[in-house]
Amino acid sequence: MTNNKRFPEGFLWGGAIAANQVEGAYLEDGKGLTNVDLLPTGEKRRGIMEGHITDLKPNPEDFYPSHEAIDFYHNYKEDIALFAEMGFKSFRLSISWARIFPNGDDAAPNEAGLQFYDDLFDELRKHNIEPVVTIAHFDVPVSLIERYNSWESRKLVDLFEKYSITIFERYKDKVKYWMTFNEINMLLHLPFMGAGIVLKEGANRDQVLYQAAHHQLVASAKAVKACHEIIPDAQIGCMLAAGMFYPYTSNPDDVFKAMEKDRESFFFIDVQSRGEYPGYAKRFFKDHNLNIKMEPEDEQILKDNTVDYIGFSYYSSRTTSTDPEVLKNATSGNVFGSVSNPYVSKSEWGWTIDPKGFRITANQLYDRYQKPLFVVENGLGAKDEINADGTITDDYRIDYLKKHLNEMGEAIEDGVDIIGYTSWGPIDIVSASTGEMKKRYGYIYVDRDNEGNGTLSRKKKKSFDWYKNVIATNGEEL
Ligand code: BGP
Repeated sequence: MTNNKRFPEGFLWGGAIAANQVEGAYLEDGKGLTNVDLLPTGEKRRGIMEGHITDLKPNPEDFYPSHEAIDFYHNYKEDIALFAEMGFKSFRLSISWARIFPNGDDAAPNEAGLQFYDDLFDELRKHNIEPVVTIAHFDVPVSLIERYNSWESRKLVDLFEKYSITIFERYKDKVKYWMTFNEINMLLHLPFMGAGIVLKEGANRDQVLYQAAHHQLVASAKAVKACHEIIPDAQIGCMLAAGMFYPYTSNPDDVFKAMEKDRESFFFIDVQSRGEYPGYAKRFFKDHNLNIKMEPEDEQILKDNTVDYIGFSYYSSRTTSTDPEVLKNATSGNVFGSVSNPYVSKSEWGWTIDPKGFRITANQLYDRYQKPLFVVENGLGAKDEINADGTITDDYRIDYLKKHLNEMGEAIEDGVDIIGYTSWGPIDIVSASTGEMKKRYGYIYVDRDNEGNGTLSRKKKKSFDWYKNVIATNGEEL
């Protein structure tokens, strides 16, 4: 499929990873244990991600995929060379808080952790690849969970500010694109994975989670303030798991519910981008008798420190209904409570595949925020098979990406200002929702299975050269 020139010169084509899903070396060189290091594979994982955990240390009988992941910690130079071969202009990665402050509030940062990311950024710059850094991609030092229940406590705001200032100061000459919390809206759905929050017996879930959300929103604004002061030429954004909610029918009740479900996620971005709590959130707090404790200075901090761009992930659109029969029979099992949409297909993991929804979602976000957008996650998790001749013919991934990139190009022609696209998992990595390696996203195959067996060797898939050409033609050839 060829297209006329649609992507702007300097469009930041690349790929995205997260520390806990690639690095491994989970306790190496002084790193502290994190919440995501306590997520095993198997049926226990979902409950723990949702905050139902009592023992904050790994169980010797379980397998924890993040402990070794794909050993990016020791392989990053080889992997970055492959990304450079594809022509990456940018590379999104996250810094693990517990590599820098192993216990979250250590008097001094861990120099070995700081040095690792220094070396990583140098390697990217050697290949003229722009680092795009997520300050927190779900990781929280376990020590802060044990002492404060993580973001439920206001204490985390100051500790996160100290962590952010430390990395801004250290990397101010190497990193010009930052974002605060990965998929900040995940807090409401998977609180332990998303923000290290344990839901204790009898806790008022909404009170705990919206109080934690307020702490993260203030912390994000303080990080924006510090970033603008320390790195004046940097851009710092927020990041949400996006995907428009469609109403199942034209019944106004369905339409209203779809709007409410969208607002569940927009709430976070409204505050980070507009600088104040929206009226619908205040009504929600009132209707649910939530008493969100705010400090006197919070309102001004939020208003004065809004983000420069909106980062977002897009995998699927979502659908909702007010009809109990539909809700019961059509659930698609994703964390947002979406129901199946009969007009589109699904991945092997039941995720809706809706390329036009990508164009719709990008337009929806740009209409709402009128700020540059950065697509920092999109891709297809699939069970890649190795052919007898050793090749991997992932035409299904090329098809998914081709259609989504085409719709992203349509959105840009609609006038949506999109500054870059970092496809999720350019190299196979640990799946967040399932902890599996077999849910593969990469242009590069990694020899490792769900049980941690394999040589960790890397191998190009068919999509490697396809994406290399997309970048070389700046999206003209998809
Ligand atoms: C998002 C996360 C990523 C990534 C992605 C794909 O929620 O930001 O960390 O994992 O989902 O999901 P999964 O890995 O479950 O297929």
